[in-house]
Amino acid sequence: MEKWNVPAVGIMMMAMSVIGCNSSSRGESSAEAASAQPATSALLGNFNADSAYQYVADQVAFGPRVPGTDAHRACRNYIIDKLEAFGADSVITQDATVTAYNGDQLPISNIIAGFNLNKAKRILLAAHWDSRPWADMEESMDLRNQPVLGANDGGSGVAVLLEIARNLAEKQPSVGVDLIFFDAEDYGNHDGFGTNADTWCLGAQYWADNIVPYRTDNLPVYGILLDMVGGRNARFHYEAFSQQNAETPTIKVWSEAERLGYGDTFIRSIGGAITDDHIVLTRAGIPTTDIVELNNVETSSFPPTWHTLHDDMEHIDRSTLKAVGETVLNVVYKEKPF
Ligand code: AHN
Ligand code: ZN
Repeated sequence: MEKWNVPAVGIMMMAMSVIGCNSSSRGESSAEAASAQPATSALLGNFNADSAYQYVADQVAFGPRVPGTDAHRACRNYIIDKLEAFGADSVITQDATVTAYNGDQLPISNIIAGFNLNKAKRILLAAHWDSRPWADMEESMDLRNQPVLGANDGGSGVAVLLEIARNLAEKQPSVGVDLIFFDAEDYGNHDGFGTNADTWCLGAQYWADNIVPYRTDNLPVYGILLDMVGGRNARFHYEAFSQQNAETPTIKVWSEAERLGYGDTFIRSIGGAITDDHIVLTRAGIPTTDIVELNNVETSSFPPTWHTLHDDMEHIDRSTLKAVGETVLNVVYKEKPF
């Protein structure tokens, strides 16, 4: 494993424009008619939902992956070990210490895996791997300082990327693919939604200030971010910033989902606008779409377990992992070189 140990220089306070964190419902546009079953012959890759589910369970078994904890260190090593075992062409880490909004010093690691390193045209897939230190969406005040297990919020995106990594190592795509597992997405200030955007996504912000492994002239052509992609009955609407500023991957993902018969899961209307790692990536020059459950049928916002003590395996659904994993994997395998 090559490894970058990048000295800590503190996080740059990105002047991110204010984007509300709560999604707002703009009304459900109905999905396309009755969903067809995915036509097996048209499927590329072999995304195994049981494996993905197991990768969520493996992460959750460490406990909450809050930066600075033993569980966090163990999960960092788990992700690296998996990527190396699958046969990624390179696995590097970007290790640093960043300062959270409350002054906490966070030891962070962004983990980056590359596939098909000799290909000039590359695409980027990303997810955050940390879990939130406070369950501040709990009703009861005395539960709000407990850490979140993050099965969906953290675990699911990582799990889908790992199962994609297994596929990429087994069958090469025509383009290069890089996976970035960002740290410290979820250590942000929940108060005053919209005014604290720069307190979130600290790992991604650190990366944007210290970009590896690219030069400015060989960035991936686009990115796809996965966040909360394992919830039961999840619906993925367009995220507004993605739809505006990362139209190419947005259209590719939602069209491919529809083609595979997942049009009832990937809804082609805007569900809200959120601060997430894709904002940082897009600003860094990689237009990135966010596959995120931001217009839940019950909450009209994030899933009901979001930032609660119920973000656990009970609420993870293999069929959601499969819909997302197959869709992203098919987008990747269809991509043509320059
Ligand atoms: C905020 O809550 C600021 N943004 C949503 C991004 C997020 C948090 N994803 C998971 N946890
Ligand atoms: Zn979160």
